[in-house]
Amino acid sequence: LTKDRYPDVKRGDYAVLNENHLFHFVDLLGVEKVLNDPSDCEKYNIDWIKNVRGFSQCVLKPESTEEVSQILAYCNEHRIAVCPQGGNTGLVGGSVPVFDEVVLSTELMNDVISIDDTSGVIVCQAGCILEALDQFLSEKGLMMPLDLGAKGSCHIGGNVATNAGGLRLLRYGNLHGNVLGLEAVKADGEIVDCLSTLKKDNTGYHLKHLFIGSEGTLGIITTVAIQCPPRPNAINLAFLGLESFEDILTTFRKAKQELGEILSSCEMIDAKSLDVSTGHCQLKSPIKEFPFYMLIETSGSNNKHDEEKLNHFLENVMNDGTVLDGTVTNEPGKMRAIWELRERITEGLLHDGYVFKYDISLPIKDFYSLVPAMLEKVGKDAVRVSGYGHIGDGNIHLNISVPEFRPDILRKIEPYVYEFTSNLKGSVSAEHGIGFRKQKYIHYSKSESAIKLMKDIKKMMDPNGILNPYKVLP
Ligand code: FAD
Ligand code: 2HG
Ligand code: ZN
Repeated sequence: LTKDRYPDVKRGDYAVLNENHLFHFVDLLGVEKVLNDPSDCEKYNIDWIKNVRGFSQCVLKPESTEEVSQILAYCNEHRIAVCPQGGNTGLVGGSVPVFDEVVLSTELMNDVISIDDTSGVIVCQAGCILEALDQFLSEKGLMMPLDLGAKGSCHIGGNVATNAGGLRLLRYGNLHGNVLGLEAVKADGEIVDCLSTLKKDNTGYHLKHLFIGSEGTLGIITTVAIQCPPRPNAINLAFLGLESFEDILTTFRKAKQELGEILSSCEMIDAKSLDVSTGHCQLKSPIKEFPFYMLIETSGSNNKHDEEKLNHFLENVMNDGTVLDGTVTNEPGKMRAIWELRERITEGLLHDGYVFKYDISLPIKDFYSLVPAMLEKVGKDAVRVSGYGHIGDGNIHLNISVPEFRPDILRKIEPYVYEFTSNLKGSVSAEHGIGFRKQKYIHYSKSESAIKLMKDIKKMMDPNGILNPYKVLP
């Protein structure tokens, strides 16, 4: 797959793994933490959307920071390329090897080290699964500050490495704010301790930010300290049907004004995207069909107060015709069913065939403009051109599905989609990262001077380029 689709990528000058290397890894970790049977390695070589495939013959599963450090020190000395991997749910091909890089999986690094239920700070290893952490925190009246469709598989280390956004970023902010500290291992094996648990700590450069969103290219994140908000007593969720994108903008504006501090999520879905959930995933929509839909969630401490506000807001937007129909609930089962309509679109889209995925930030008034533009370009070739996503954060997910991959369709889409975004001063990667799929296009959203500084930092922190080669940097 990689060879056909990416003929311009050449293997770097790295060592080819031999028996001595494998013996060393087994000596270091024990035989059960070193996989080298091709069938055992298979799932670590293929990404979640099955777009990128590597040919690694070795997966290492360290349990501790010290083991990660020893692996990297050895790989650096022997010029062995390494691909860090968490839950392997990344959508830009960053989490799987391109050639034969050794996979370093954080699967076994899943200990919670501490929770302080007064400050709300959790300290845990990078391989903890997001949903497991959230469940654990619920016993203490706390929650994780991020939530995404991949929560059942993604690791917190992978979330931090990609600076994952998700469904409630509008309320709780991104991981640059919520990660108070972290520990990471540099390419040469040195352990960098930035594991502060303090909210305020201006002692020099904030080095943790170098690792947040660096997609495994600057170091391997081993431990994180995260600020967690209290779990809300009252949650309400509305699912709305609307006629036009203009109405979505009006509803979003009014939701911010009228719901204020209790607004915790504001998402949009177009008709073609909802069809994926109701069709391929066989989920039931609680309202009839409309061109657009919105999910509006409130989270607060007093249900009576929240319900009053939400009902007042809904009355307003329905009376003036901005919203045509809607349902609102605070029953956990019904809320779950509504969230599934939104969260399972990514999975359902794969049933269409091959999916060209774009994760774009645009100025809010232009948020949906990409969808009709792409429909005009490739509508005839596509099974579906659909847009959905985080309207509250100005981040749309444009998905173009086709029966199977065709290079001529790709040429119609790219670089047009990136030029379109750049002309509107948007971002070609709002939350998923650059990974292996987007590094050629980073310049559409980053200046030459910024890219040069990124390269200088990479050279300083990983002079032999062993960490996640072929990714992020052009
Ligand atoms: P992986 O996929 O394993 O890795 C991702 C990248 O991080 C790779 O470059 C990898 O090398 C690097 N990496 C992983 N662990 C470490 C580590 N410990 N140290 C250094 N580098 C590391 N993303 C969003 O932002 N918002 C969403 O709403 C969202 N929804 C999703 C829904 C679905 C159904 C799916 C499949 C994906 C979704 N994603 C979303 C994308 C993805 O889940 C996130 O990027 C997630 O944060 C990746 O975590 P992971 O553990 O699976 O990392
Ligand atoms: C989401 O918000 C994810 O559901 C995935 O970021 C988006 O599949 C996509 O394009
Ligand atoms: Zn998203």
